[in-house]
Amino acid sequence: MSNFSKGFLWGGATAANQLEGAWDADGKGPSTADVLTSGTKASPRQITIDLQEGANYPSHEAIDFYHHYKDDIAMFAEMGFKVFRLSINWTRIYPTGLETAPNEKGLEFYDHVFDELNKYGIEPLVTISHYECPLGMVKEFNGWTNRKAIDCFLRYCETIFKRYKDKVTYWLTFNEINGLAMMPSFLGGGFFSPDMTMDFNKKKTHELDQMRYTALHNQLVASAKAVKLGHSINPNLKIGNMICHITTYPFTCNPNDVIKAQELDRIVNCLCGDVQCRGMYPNYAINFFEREGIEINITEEDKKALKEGTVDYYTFSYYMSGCASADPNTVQVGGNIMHGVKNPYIEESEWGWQIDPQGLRYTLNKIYDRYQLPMMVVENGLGAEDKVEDDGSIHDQYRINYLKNHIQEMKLAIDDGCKVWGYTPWGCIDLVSASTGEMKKRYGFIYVDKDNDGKGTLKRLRKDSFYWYKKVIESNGDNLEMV
Ligand code: BGP
Repeated sequence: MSNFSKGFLWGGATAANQLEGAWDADGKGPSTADVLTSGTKASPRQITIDLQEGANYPSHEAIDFYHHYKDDIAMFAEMGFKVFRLSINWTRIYPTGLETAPNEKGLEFYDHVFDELNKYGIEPLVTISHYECPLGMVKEFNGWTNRKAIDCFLRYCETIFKRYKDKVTYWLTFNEINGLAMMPSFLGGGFFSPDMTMDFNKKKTHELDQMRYTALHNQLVASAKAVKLGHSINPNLKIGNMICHITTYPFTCNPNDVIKAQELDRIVNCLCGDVQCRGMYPNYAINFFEREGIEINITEEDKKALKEGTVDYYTFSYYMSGCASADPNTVQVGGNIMHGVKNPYIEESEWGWQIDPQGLRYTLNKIYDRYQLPMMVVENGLGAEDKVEDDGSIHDQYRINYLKNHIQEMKLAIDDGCKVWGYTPWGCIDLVSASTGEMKKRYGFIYVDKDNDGKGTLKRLRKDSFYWYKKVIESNGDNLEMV
């Protein structure tokens, strides 16, 4: 007997700039993602506002979904996908973000994609902004640090809501909006930081903190206004938020560690969800801003907008958990955005992310207790290197194990009483890594022949996990074994 509801949305997740390529085709303008070079775990990606001869910009071709979408969607359908999470590339629609009229060619591309999905009965789940910002807005007014970004965003939202209101029901405003609560971001926040790298270890300064929380506030207001706008265009639209949930345990039961974990959890994981689900800043956030000397101009109009634009459902990415300790001498580990203290009870991936399936059950319960909103896990997965055998097969049992263990825990969370209505593991087809820009950090059920230097035929191959996931979907989550 399955714990997953009838109609549970099984699928996969992607983002335009990591997938589409065709970065300057058919009138598309450059975004922050298009000026980021590739990097590795050891050497961070570089921001080069003017493109450099000979440098590798992975978003420019990515896996060329722009020209392969029909075949790729056919493979998703073969696995039995009920939902496909993708993002719209803002600069296909508004090339600099500043225009007053949209680019028709860009709009047409997504018409084709949505029609193709519809052909197979796959629901699109659209992220409006996934880790990119039009470069035009960065150059003109330093991106999201300026309130002008809100109007640009709403113009873009109005265009896509009106155009796709009958093709797309499920929307998400900003991918991992709380990324800005963890660190400055050129990619999603669209503003310059002095060292122009994506090095997540860089020192924090008060000036940068001021910038990122200002940008975050502007995005929270923009998100709320977008929710209201979407509902006014079509009341049937379901619009959610998207949080990068870095579940944080106290390193020990020492009350100092417990307090430390609570403080971190509030700012990193809860602040944005609280604003987006409850419609106002929580007291701890206001006090935190005051204590840190961060001035956020929360106008009466902003307060009204936040109240009126609460989300219909809550979604999040879950890859790993971390620990918090009051002791500065504890051993640190890596992660997608945040670094934390190493947990001795769990394993790490090759890229140093701590693998914790039970943490997913804990997290679903924590979120549901807090908001009582329907939830969807819109990213989860293992970034790993794959080996292609001579016969073209790829035996990625490690990926199957990771996903299986997480699905099992999601089942238990549903047993606990959580309302979960969908699951879209990250990078269902191999794509460019957001943090390192690599291709060899693969998440997909579908292998794409391309290496870190951008070379390869782009040929698609089915991994063992492809056949496994097909069985999972067929059995609505009952059969998690490889048969
Ligand atoms: C999330 C992002 C995605 C994605 C994923 C995996 O934080 O929303 O865009 O890339 O992490 O991270 P990475 O690609 O760095 O392995």
